[in-house]
Order: sequence, then C-alpha cells, then structure tokens
Amino acid sequence: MKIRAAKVIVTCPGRNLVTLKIETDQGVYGIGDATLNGREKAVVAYLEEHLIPALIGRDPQRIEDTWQYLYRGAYWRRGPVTMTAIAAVDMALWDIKAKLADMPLYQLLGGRSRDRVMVYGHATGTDIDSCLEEVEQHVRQGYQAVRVQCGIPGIASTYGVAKVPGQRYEPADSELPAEHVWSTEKYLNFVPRLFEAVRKQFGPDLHLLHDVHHRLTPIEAARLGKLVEPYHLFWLEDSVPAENQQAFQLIRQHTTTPLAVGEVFNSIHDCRELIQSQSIDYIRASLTHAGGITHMRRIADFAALFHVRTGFHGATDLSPVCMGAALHFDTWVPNFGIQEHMPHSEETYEVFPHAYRFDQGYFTPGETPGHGVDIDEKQAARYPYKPAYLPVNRLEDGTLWHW
Ligand code: CS2
Ligand code: MG
Repeated sequence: MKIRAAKVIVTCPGRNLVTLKIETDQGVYGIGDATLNGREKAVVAYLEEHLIPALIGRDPQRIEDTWQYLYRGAYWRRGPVTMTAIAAVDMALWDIKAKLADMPLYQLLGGRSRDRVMVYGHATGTDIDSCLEEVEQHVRQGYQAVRVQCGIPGIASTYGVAKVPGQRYEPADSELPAEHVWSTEKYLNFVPRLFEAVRKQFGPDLHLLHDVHHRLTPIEAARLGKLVEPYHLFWLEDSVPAENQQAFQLIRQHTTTPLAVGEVFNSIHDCRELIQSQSIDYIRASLTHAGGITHMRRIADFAALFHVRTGFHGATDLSPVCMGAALHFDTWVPNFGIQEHMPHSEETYEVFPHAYRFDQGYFTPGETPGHGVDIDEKQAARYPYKPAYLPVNRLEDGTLWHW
C-alpha cells in the first residue's frame, strides 16, 4: 500500500480550521487537524511545500518511521509550525491504520481504560452574576466540571469573556492584533471573590477550573494559588509562561492548588523538567500541537511515572478532528485527568461529521473505525479563509505583556 495523494483543506465556518487529508492507493483515506490559531497559513505552506511531496509513495502503515522521518529529517526540529504539521500527518495515518484494522482508534491504542470521558465546559460572564448563571446552565446539562472565567472590574476586556454577552467567545477575531490592557493587581484582588461566590452557590463537589492564561509572575501565581485554596480548584492553568520550567517550583513551594500547563507545548522537551520535578499535576499539550498521537503517547507515558495526568487542550481553534482523536486517546490513556470541551459552531459540525457524543458531562468517541471524524469538502468550500489575529496585552503603563 502506498500514499497516493495528500491535500490541505482550509475552511472558516466561524473560525479558520486547517485539515490534512491523506489518500492511499487502496482508496482508504485519513484526516488530521493542522490548525495553529493566528498562524494557519504557515502550517499550510509547511505541509504543501515540504511534507506532502515527501509523503507520496510512502507506506502509510509505517507511522513511527514516518514520524521520525519528518521530525529528524526536518533537521530544524520542534516548534509550533513543524510539530503541528507532523501532528496532522500522524493523526491521518493513525486514522488510516484503524480503518484498515476495521476498529475504533482507542482499540488500536490498547482498548478502553474507562467507559466515558469527563470533560469540562466553559462558563464565562462579564460579572459574577452572569458567570453564576452560566455555571448553572452547565450544571443543568450534567457537567461535573466547569471552567470559570469572568470580566475583571476595572479592566475593559479579558481572556475568555466574549465581547457581547451570550456571543461565542473567539479570541482571534480581528484583521490585526487587538491591543488589550491588563492589570495583575485588579485581577488578583477579584478572582478569589469569584470562586468564593461559585462555591457558595454550587457547593463543594462541582469541579472548578480557572485559566490564568500565562499572565502572572511565579510569586504572583503562588499568591493566587494560596488565595484560592479554600475553594479547592480542580486546577489553576497556565499561571506563568512556561519557557522557564523551573519557575513552577517556586509556585509549588507555596500552594497545594493543582497546576496545569502545556497547551502551547510542542514536544516532550517543553515539559520534561516540569513533570520530573513534580511541579505540575496536569499536562495540557494537545495532539494537534505536540506531534500527534505518536508523540503524545510518549508525553503521557512519561507523565504517568510522576503521577501527572492528561488534561488535553480542547478550545475551538482545535478542530473536531482533534477532538475526535483526543477522545479516543482519552478513552485509552491510563493517566487520564480531564478533557477540555468548547462546542464548535453548527456550521463547523456540518463540515466535520463525527461519531463522538456528549451525555451528561461525559463524551464517548463512538465505535466507527478510525478516529470517527470526517470532512465534507463541499461544505468546507463554502467558508473561505479569513485572516484573523490573536490579541496582544499591554500593562496599564503600556508595557507589552503576556496575552
Ligand atoms: C485557552 C485557549 O482553552 C484554553 O485553555 O487557553 O482558548 C487559547 O486561548 C486558544 O487556544 C488560543 O488560540
Ligand atoms: Mg488555556
């Protein structure tokens, strides 16, 4: 069997999504997610100009060899563009192999470690009351876990909160980077009050999560971790930019609030020290940005040695293809923690028919051979690409900060 053809499909049913489709000479095909928010076209070019020509004629069944061929063969290893492109190829090849084996992907990975996959939903609001309403809506839908993000008094716009209440939150929504203003002090004075209100109304059992979105220094993160300890969060996410992995040890020294990090990671090298030093509790790297299923298995297996569990990134800038493959991985992986779930638009679901199903706070991946997600190219063609940038952040004195 040989790879006969491969192509990149770019569509924008509400937001830009990039998909790689690999076709074999026996008519079986596989698809992989290649979406890198705000830098989509860089991955498209990497695939079309560099990887696809090197894939034609290869044996699609040799997934590991192809992974090494693209990683070591790049010479210029790692990084978001390279690893997202490799991930798309990897996801598509695992899809093909599972289809050829006529089994759902989780079976190929080693079978079920659980019957269903717990996910967390996003409750957001411009103030505490509207946040509590959204938490209530999630609880009514059966969610066991809810991430809570709220507008901060005195700050015009903040991460995770839609500009217009009730509107879908999409950070990459402007033709040039929007400039937001950030104040750490206003944020740190407010967040403990938010979680006090949520715990008071919903009691001790609901899992609560919060995304700091990389905006604090280690000692500020330590302070926040302590301040929210009474509300026993499931996790505090991306409290500090993680290029300096050692910085997390300082946070660890001061708080027992569980720490999650990794959605911007692209390889095991970005988190080896964090995991080995027991500085985190959940690894958030995603299949799409961390080299696909082949590499994510290595990260998960390594993490298991240090009691670190998976908490896959699952925002809407990861396509339903990633969600489908992730749910199979979540069904198999022994050290599973939780899966992020941010619903895509109805148009997106028309473009990507899928077998995964939501029920009372949990997902099942479906029993369809492969990863269970397909692409309708006619539907995809209805939504052409639209340039869109993620915002940047400035402190109140104008200093460029972390978004
Ligand atoms: C976020 C993401 O879901 C999350 O945890 O951190 O929404 C993130 O902002 C986007 O993926 C950036 O493209
Ligand atoms: Mg995040």
